[in-house]
Amino acid sequence: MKINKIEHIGIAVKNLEESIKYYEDVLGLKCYNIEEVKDQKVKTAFFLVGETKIELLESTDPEGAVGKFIEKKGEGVHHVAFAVEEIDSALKEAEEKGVALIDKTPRKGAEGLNIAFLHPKFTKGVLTELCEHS
Ligand code: CMX
Repeated sequence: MKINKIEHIGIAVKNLEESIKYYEDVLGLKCYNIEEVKDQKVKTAFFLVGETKIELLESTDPEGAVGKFIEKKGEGVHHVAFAVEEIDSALKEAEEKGVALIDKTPRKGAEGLNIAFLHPKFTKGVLTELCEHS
């Protein structure tokens, strides 16, 4: 597959508002978008750092992926998202090479991207997202 850059780093937080304050007041970044992704049971906040984004993720449901993650591991880095040129062929390649796909076909994520996750048990412990600009 052809990865162009790290599109974003997803960070699980307990409280979006408090966390935004840290990124803005201490790190001097500016939150440029807040968006709820209902099917993922999260509210997200975005910051741009060079070409890469930081995506803060607050759970809206304890049974969602981020809710369960925070319950087990607490706040912290939740996933790394890579921008790929052709997401369908990237997924096919990953599967052929033995990686379990969470999403067999891409779906719409925050900011209108086509996204798909690879299972962390097959990616050396890091939940990995592939994304493609539509
Ligand atoms: N990074 C690394 N490992 C993770 C993980 C993460 N983010 N989330 C879960 N795991 C591990 C758990 O620690 C657990 O490991 P052990 O079996 O060793 O304890 C294992 O995966 C299973 O975890 P679980 O708590 O039982 O949860 P599920 O199996 O129900 O779900 C996963 C795990 C990865 C399949 C699920 O979180 C998922 O589908 N994630 C993709 C979607 C997502 O994360 N959406 C939120 C962000 C959306 C967005 O950015 O818009």
